[in-house]
Amino acid sequence: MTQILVPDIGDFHDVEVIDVLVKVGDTVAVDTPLVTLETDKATMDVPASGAGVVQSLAVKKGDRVSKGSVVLTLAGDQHSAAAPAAAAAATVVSPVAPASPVQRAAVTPMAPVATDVTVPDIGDFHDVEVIEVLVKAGDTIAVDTPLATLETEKATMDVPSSAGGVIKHVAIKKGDRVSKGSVVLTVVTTAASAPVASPQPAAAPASAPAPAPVATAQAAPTPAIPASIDEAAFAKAYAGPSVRRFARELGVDLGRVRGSGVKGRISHDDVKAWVKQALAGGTGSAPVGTGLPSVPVVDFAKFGPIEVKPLGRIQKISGARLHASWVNLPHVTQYEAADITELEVERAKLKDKAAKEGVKLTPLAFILRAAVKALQEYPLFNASLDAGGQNLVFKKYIHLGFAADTPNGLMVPVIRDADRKDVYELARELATLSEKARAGKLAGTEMQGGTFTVSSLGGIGGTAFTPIINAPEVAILGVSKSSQQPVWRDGQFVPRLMLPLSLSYDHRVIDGANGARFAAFLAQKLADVRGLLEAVP
Ligand code: CAO
Repeated sequence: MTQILVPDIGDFHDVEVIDVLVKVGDTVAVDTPLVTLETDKATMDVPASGAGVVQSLAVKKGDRVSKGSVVLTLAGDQHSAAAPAAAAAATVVSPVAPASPVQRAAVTPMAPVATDVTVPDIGDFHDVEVIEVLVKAGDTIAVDTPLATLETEKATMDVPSSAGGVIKHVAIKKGDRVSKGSVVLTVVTTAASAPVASPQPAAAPASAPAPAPVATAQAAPTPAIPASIDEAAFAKAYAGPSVRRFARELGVDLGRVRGSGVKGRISHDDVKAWVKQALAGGTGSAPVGTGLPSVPVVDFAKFGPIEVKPLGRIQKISGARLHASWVNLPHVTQYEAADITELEVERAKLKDKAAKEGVKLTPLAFILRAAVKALQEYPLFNASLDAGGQNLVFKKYIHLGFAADTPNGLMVPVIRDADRKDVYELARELATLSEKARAGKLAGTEMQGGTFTVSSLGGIGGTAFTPIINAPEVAILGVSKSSQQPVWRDGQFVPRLMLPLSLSYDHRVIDGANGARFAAFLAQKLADVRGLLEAVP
């Protein structure tokens, strides 16, 4: 009969048991997690250092334990070859010890023993291909170190070591086929000869995963930790020591991985799935090591019938550009309302005459003309940052892009030299280019060189929105639907036709005061229809 005690857990006392992972009667193997403890800094599993049947539990969820508290009693001790030392001593398990600079294995000196590590029960699979051998003769391994990767048609799986020590001989190679019981390698356990203390590498944080407690030799060194790992989140992640070690090896920040196990416990497979998803970049998640959090992956079919349709080519292109702009440019949106009462009166007078000449005179042509005037007054809004982000490039031309809604998705045709065109010419080009866009006949050059973009949803509706800047431009004007509003004027409310404007700008280039000035100037120009109709100099 063996009592399992809480080992040295650093400076922590009265640590809460947040989960009891086994029950009386369970057969546990070496390294089976028994209970999970939670401090304010980390969760840690207490794994079994011996094998046997749980005879009694000394703790329950919610209890508080410290070093030396009894966790449970194992009966019929069936110590595996992986834990020969544990049989000789009162078994002390050693979970992650956050404050301890060294990892102590409670082992009794003994003579080296050669042990064969075999393929464990892998379900119904036989003759499974070895796709990678992860260790070589001479390597020092700990219990649970991944030794080889096997691949069936359905999954890949790692074979973890059931013993710690120095590898004497590796019995398999890439391409071999193995089944349950096939010998993977022979390890020499060297509890007596190897130092029992395994210093943590300097880079490892206090909560770095420790080698398995039954390891009878020096633990494999903890891999270098990528700087982008959020250590606090990593420490808090609900995962066992081997999963933590696996995540460290891959540079995965466990804090970003969603666990699929009970209560969100993270498994090896969850880590693998996260890496695959990050490498594929398919869900907009970032590759390993970048600072972007990933979006949860949901199996929608679990909740009802679904149909999958691929994104169109234009959607893929514009989607990537919008995403790049959204994550790279600090957007601020300034809202404004322009009084276009006179503009609309005037436009109504001119509309029919223009139509006879084949021009559809919509509000957008006037808005473009007003935008030109504002860009001439505030050239910063027509500028771009250079590639290094250290210089501003002021363009001496004004090419206006406008968002066009087409059956294939969003397109942005560009009206060249908009500053040399009057309202009628702008209206004519708007019509020609949007028709071409809808017919999918725009040439590549007709979508290039824009210096500022206008996105009008006024023909559809809405009161305001946040347009995404068409980078490397530094600003974009969103236009919503005009409506009659009561405006306080000369001591009374008067009905005025107000046009909502939403100006997004790159805050690295444009500050808030300039954003507000530009928007106010634009509104002022829209209120002056005569000025907009003047011939272009
Ligand atoms: N307020 C009220 N009415 C407006 C308006 C506004 N701000 N802007 C346009 N309208 C009216 C027009 O006067 C027109 O009415 P009439 O036919 O009675 O004259 C009607 O709405 C439709 O206008 P339009 O859409 O044909 O013409 P437009 O010049 O305003 O816009 C274009 C052209 C290509 C910009 C537009 O068709 C379009 O595709 N808009 C969508 C842009 C878009 O998707 N932006 C979002 C990008 S981010 O996803």
